[in-house]
Amino acid sequence: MPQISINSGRLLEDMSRLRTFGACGTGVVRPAFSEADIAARKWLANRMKEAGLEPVFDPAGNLFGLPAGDRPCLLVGSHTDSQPEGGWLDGAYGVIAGLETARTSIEAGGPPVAVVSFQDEEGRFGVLTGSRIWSNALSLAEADRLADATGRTFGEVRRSMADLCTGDFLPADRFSGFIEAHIEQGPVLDSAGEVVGVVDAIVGIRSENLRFRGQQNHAGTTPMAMRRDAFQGLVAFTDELNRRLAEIVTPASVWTIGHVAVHPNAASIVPGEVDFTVQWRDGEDARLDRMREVIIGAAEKTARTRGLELERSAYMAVPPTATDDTLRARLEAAAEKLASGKWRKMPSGALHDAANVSRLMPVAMLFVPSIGGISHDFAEDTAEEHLVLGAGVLAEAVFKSQ
Ligand code: HGY
Ligand code: MN
Ligand code: MN
Repeated sequence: MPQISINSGRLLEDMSRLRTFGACGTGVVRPAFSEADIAARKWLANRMKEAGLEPVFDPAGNLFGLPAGDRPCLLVGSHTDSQPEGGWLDGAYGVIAGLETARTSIEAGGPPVAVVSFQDEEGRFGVLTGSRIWSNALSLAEADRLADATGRTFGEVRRSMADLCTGDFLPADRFSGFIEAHIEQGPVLDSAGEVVGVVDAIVGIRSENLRFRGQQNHAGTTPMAMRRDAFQGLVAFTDELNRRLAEIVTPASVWTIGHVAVHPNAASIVPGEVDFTVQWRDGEDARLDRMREVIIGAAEKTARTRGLELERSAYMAVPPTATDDTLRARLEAAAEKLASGKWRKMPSGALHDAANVSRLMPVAMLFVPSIGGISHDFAEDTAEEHLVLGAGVLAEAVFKSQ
C-alpha cells in the first residue's frame, strides 16, 4: 500500500478559495441554492473534474465526485451550504479534506475514493435535506413542499439549478461506507489541547414549529387582565418548559428556541400571534420522546391557562446514530499514528449528514478542534496545522480501509 501524504498547500488553497463564495467578514453567507452556493458548487464540480473525478449533481442538488470504474468505494465529504451566518469551515472542511484525499489517492495509485457535498445540510428548508432525500428519509415530492423563512419552496429553488443536474440519485451500493471529517463545533478538543476527535455517536435531534394565537389589540387601551398576548404566552411557556425539562434531562441534553416571529411585531400592538421553533437533542431516543411530551404538555397548559390557541407543524426527527466499529477503528488507528496521545473518542453534539447516510451504509466521523468552541458564527475558526493534520488522519484511514 503506497504511503499517503496529502498536499497541504493545495488543501489550504482550496479551503481559502471556497471561503470566497458568500464571504462575509471572516465567515460566509452561503445558504442552500443561493447564488453563492450554486457558484461554489460549480467551482467544486470543476475541482473534482481537475482531480480526475466525474462530477454528478443529483435532483436534490447533492454534488458527488465519482472515481473511474464502478467498484464500490468509500465516500468522503460533508456539505458546502452554510447557516444564515455561517463559519468558513462548517461542512466545507469535510468536503475539501475529502477531495484532497480522493485526488491524493489517484496520484499515489491508491484505492478509488468518491467525494460528496450534500445540499441544504444547514436547513434553509428542512434540517439535512439533501442527505435525507438521498437516504430515503424524505421523498423529493415532500421536500419540494418545504419552504424557507421567506416562503420560497425547495422545489422552486432546486429548479433554478436544474441545468446542473446530471443524473438521477446515485444508488447507495456504489459506495462501501461514508467518512465525514468536520470541525467539532464545541469546546472539548480545544480546551483539552487535543487535535483530533473520533466520533462514537451522533446525538439525535427533534424539532417542531409551534404557534400561539391570541388577540391583537391596542397596547394602551387594553387592560392587562383582558389581554390574550401571544408573546407573553411564549415567555410563560419557556419558563414552564425549562422548569419541567430540568427534572428529566442530563447535562448532555440541549433544547433551543432559536427562531421566533412575533406578529405584527409593532411597539404599540399587543402581539396576536407568535411562531417559534423548539429544537431538542439528546443521545437517547427514549429521552427525546419524554422531552417531547414535556414540550407539548407545557405548550398545551400555557394555551389553556392564557386563552390562546396552539398550532403545531413540521415535526422532524433524526434518531441518535452510532458510528461503524470497523471504520471507526481505522480512524482511531490513524489518529494514534499521527496524533498519539492528543486525540479522544467523543460524541457529536452537532448533527451531521453521516446520521442520514448511516441508513444506507457504515459511517464514521472525525473532528478537528474549533477555536474557543465557536461555530455557527462568523468567528468560527481552526488552526491551519489542525486542518492539515485532520485531513492526513482521514486520508490514512481511507487508505487503510480498502
Ligand atoms: O445544527 C447542526 O447540528 C448542524 O450543524 N446543522
Ligand atoms: Mn455541518
Ligand atoms: Mn452547521
